Amino acid sequence: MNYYVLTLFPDMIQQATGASILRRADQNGLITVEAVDIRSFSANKHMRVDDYPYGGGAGMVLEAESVYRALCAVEEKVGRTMRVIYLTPQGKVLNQIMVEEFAREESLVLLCGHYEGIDERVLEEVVTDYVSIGDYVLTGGELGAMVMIDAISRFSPGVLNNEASFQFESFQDNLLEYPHYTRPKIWHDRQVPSVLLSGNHKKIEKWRHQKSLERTKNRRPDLFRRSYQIFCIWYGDERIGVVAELLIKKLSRYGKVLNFNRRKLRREGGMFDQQDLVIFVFPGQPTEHSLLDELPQRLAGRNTPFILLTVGKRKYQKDEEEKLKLEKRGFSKLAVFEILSDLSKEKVEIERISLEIRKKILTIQLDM
Ligand code: 6GU
Repeated sequence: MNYYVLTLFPDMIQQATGASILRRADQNGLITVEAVDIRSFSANKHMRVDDYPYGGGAGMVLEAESVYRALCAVEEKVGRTMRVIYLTPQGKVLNQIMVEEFAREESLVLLCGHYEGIDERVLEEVVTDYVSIGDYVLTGGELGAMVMIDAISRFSPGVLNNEASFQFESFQDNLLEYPHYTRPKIWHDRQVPSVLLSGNHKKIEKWRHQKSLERTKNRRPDLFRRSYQIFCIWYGDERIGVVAELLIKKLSRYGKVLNFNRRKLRREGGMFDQQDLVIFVFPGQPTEHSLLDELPQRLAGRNTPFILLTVGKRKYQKDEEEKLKLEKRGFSKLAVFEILSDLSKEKVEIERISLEIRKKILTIQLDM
């Protein structure tokens, strides 16, 4: 990712890549951060960039032309237009979904305001996104830009040395992280929970999930109410199973994959509730035993949201029929997606679909 930060305080931005992970990412050329000094684009011989507000009032306003020239210089250099993000307390409060969406861009312009603000006209002309980093007021947008650079860069390939680590963190399931421990085994009379010393990975994973749930319930009840247990139910050939496995990994650390080719699972079915989310992964082309033609007896939801994902182009558009069948069983439709079966692109497709699914989940969470 290449960041271009338009600012009156370029020194502040240099600090973003001054230490730790982002310094290494910068040195390895995985990200670039360029601070563009708005002042050097002043149209004024004294290098002034601010002026008094029309209509009176306290403070100064950053004039339109300097900001505009600074942006034009960047776009000319990069050779194309980019998203221009204005950091302001009036923006949409940054969340992980937005972070991941910005991370899909090749380069970004981050515009930092100061004084009382920037002349509205240049904002109207160039800004594509208004972003705030929380409901409090800062002296300028630089810290917001640095927060964005930090959060977005975690998604640039190679920035985190542990490839698996980023997809398993706090917000993936709307759950907070479980507690961590390292040596010694006893510190100030406090023991490390014995399950962690047991070597039983299944038990450990279960304990961590439990702790995450408890912790979220206690510390962030607002998040807890919006958390989902995700299930992927698939049937069809092995490739569909691969899609289901890859997808659940993207969506949830604690998600479960149910293979409905297995008669035993089909017979057992499953009862789901409102805090569950079920993703049905089906072949686009009907196979001999279509799950939808014969839904297992004991498969039911209680107002459970579901997503239908087909692998391969859908031969027949049976959306309505499928929806009705599932609704009769207590599932309520959230979305339908299609993965085209070009194997080489499967990973990219899953990346895209998982983000789409999370956006969909967010829409029901915001309704709660
Ligand atoms: Cl991004 N900028 C400023 N100036 N204040 C803020 C902010 C950003 N986010 C919260 N407060």
